Amino acid sequence: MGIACTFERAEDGMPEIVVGAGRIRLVQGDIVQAKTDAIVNAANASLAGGGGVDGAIHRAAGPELYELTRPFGGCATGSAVITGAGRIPLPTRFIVHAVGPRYSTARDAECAALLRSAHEVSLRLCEEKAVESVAFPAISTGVYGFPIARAAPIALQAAMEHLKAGERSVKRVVFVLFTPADLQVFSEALASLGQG
Ligand code: AR6
Repeated sequence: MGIACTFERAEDGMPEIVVGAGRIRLVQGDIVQAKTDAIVNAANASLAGGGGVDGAIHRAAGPELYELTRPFGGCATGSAVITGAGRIPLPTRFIVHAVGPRYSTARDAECAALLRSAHEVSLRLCEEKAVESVAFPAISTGVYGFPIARAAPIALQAAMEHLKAGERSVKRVVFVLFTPADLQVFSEALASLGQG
């Protein structure tokens, strides 16, 4: 796939990839606890909140998060908007509300492109705010039904492409996977991209 990178293991044994001046790492847990400058939410096009990651982030950030998203009036699928983090404690200062596609096998290629662009726009918004570390959940792989083994390399590759360009404020991209099984899928995808 042609992106120069080194596969390593972090001190905690978790797989990590070094791309340019940046790192991509994987952890299992609740994204609200990520302690990164920015946290990405798997939102919907109305930005009106919901279940899954969206519910967890809104609960932690408090009702002011709705006030912060309301002026946008929604967000297109495959895109994202960035707001403050409400009551989520520092160092988290921003929430990126990314809208992934609802998966359908019949529209696989289109869904893949939309998932990729949701990640790309999220990372660009982080650059605009001089964010150094950002945490992503596995966007679209819950309620929206994107098969995680298909989504993982798309998400990881978007992050790798972003970091390899250099001169980036983003230096650390963390994928926070909710279950051990999801972490395993992302670990395998990262390992195979690292060999590419
Ligand atoms: N931290 C990290 N990952 C989580 C957490 C958490 N606290 N909670 C769930 N996940 P989903 P989608 C994982 O459904 O598929 C919402 O209602 C989960 O296991 O949250 O993009 C929105 O409002 C899965 O792997 O997001 C939209 O309407 C991943 O996060 C819709 O769901 C994504 O699952 C978006 O669906």
